Amino acid sequence: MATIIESQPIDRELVAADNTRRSAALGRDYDALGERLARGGIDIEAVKREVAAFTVAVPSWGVGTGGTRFARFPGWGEPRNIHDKLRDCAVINQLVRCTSSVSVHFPWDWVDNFAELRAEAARLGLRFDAVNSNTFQDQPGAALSYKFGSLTHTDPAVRAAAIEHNLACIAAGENLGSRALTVWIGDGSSFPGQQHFRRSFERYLQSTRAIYDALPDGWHMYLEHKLFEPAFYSTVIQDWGSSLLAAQSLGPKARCLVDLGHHAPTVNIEMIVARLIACGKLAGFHFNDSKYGDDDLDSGAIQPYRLFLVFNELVDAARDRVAGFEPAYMLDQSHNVTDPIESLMVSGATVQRTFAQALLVDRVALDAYQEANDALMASQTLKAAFETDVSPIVARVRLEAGGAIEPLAVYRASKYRERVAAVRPKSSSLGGGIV
Ligand code: LRH
Ligand code: MN
Repeated sequence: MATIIESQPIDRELVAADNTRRSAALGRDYDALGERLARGGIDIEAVKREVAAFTVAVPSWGVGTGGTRFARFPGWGEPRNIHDKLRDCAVINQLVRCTSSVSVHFPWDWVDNFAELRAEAARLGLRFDAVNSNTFQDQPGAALSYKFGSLTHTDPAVRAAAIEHNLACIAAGENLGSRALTVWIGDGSSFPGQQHFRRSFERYLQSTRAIYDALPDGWHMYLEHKLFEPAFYSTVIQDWGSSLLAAQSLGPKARCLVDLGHHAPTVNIEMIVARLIACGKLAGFHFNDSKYGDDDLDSGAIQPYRLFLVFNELVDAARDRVAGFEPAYMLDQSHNVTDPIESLMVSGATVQRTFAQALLVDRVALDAYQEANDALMASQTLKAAFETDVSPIVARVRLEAGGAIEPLAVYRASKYRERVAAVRPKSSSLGGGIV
């Protein structure tokens, strides 16, 4: 029974009419897939139930048009503030039905009354996921600068300011019903010799300790590592190793968040995921895709098999009931040349779809091939799941949850972008930068 949501930006009749046109064909495709999976001993209804429970958070900063350091080419109907952003997030969730939570970023999404914002989101069928602090930009009129770092700055006053900001993010998050703080800092160096590696890491541990000790009950702190940028010689939390060392030294509430774009192109991310799972320190993900650097491209757009191999590790860990395994799933993308709503709908559905494919892996067979060192059959077992077209399952899940069988088609037919462009003045900020 679809949940009744007070205000849905897209006309429900339009969604229903388009679904009616497509549901017979979907029914045939679903039954054919069900028959095929049953031949392999898989119950499609059981898979559908797990897929229906899957959600991935949308980044509030992702519904605006992103840019690079060279330029940003604003699109039509750019969201002006968190209220517009929530409305756009509600469109995404109304049609794909697996993105019911929003991850906000402070101070970009700061408001005077967070309880009110929480109620506004609830009216749109949304809740808040992890909150993100920002000590990688200076705020207008700030007395101190993060130019040479924040939580690891050599100046204790700058570190104190950065800690203060994170504590304010936690307080705001509490009012939003969030239960996690994501800390990504760009601290590092761009010249050999510029920064002392051991002292800067020690300062990171001292500063994050102060934030950790302020975490409310039931909260977690997600440490996000990144290979480079904005620092181009060294980054204090440069890889999963530094992040894990810090999370282990801080305590059980600290875990390591994996942003897929924060690794060198050849790094085996799915193995990093397996390591973090094994030590109960996997916080979750910022899903996106990349070919070169932190490109923040749409999830699965460049390396869909890599995304599948990550989900293969996640489904395997869930099957083995690994202790402390409760990853948070979020998208973290920058949409420079597409309508952000379309990219986030497609990316949310792609991540959900990849989860569905990973559920189809014959793990009993895989275990046996691994034990028998039958490399080819082990690889084929994964490929068989990856090459299964599960779109009837994810479409059926959307339909049964009150969404659209074909979200993109309905969104374009709704003329939502044109409608908001009529009321939202054209954005004038052409400056560089991802948000
Ligand atoms: C850093 C990052 C981090 C966010 C920012 C918007 O590259 O991935 O997660 O704070 O993007
Ligand atoms: Mn990220």
